[in-house]
Amino acid sequence: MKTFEDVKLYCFSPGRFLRNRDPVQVVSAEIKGGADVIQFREKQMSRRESLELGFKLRDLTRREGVLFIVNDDIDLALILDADGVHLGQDDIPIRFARPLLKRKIIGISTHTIAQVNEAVASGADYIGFGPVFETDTKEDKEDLVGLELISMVTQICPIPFVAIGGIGKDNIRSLVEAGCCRAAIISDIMLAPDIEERCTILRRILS
Ligand code: 3NM
Repeated sequence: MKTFEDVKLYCFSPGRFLRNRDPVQVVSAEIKGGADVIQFREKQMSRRESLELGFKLRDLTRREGVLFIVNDDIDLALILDADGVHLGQDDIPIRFARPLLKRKIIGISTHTIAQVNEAVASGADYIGFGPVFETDTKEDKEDLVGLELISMVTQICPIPFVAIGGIGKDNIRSLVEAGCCRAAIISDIMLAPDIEERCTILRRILS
């Protein structure tokens, strides 16, 4: 099993990008292409549906030695015995989440340097920082952080941080040039003609 230090390419379950495909096949292609993490992010599913797909993806990620992180939902993370949970700025604060999750991974979404510092001080295991570029994937949009702030976080952040938001094959090199070799990517992968091939390309640039 990987630890978060090993993570380069952070991928997601398909969510609204499913388009008549089998979600297990989609995630399987991401893993074949080199995904280091799969985040379970299915905002449109009922919790019953989430449980059913969640168990399948938990089994797959465990077999393949890929980290499995549940978005927002601490109960679901515990029931599925996920490797961790990812919490946004409006979710349960880490001081309440930590006693429940114990040594599991807790990641926090951050959008400003102040939030980065707060997440680190609160004992987060990793942070997401973004949006780096324009994205239509997230409903509640934050201001773009841009590559300069990415470089700054590279300097000041003592825990792993994953850049997120609008990252894809056409701009990922600029992220690496800014000093960041960890990227969380949804639409560029989900909309690619060949998911495995796209992940392979992205993963290679991050390595
Ligand atoms: N969080 P795409 S941006 C889920 O800034 C999410 O915290 C963000 O999707 C943040 O790769 C984002 O399609 C959307 O832009 C990422």
